Amino acid sequence: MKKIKVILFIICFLPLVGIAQTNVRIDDAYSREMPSSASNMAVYLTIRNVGSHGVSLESISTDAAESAMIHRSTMDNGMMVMEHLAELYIPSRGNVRLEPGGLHIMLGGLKRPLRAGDLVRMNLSFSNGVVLRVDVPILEN
Ligand SMILES: [Cu+2]
Repeated sequence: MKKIKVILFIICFLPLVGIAQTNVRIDDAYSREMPSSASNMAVYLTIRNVGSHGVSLESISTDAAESAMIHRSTMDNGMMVMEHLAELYIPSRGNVRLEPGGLHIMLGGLKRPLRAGDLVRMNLSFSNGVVLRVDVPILEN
């Protein structure tokens, strides 16, 4: 029985880990503590594509919020507006930074207050089938 479990583990996880480590990496993930009345929260990180093909971030899931979407902040007539992107392309051997005032992952409908020191676990799904798990630290505001 134990042997079967070990084999299943290898079958399920090795391909994922192998591809993930060679193609796409996440660096510098963080978010900032918000007032407890806030229901939304922005997450910032850098996605590096070290592979030889372009790849797109297609979806994000987390159990900390009702939704997790890719947003881009832009200035429109002096007003900061946010646009929802269906996906985010990362060129081969390129990287995309999500940072304040620009791209971010928007967590909507937080299920619990997130405090400095907490970690928010997210799964990022890419067009090449890779799913990366990221533990995002919440920093003091
Ligand atoms: Cu947003």
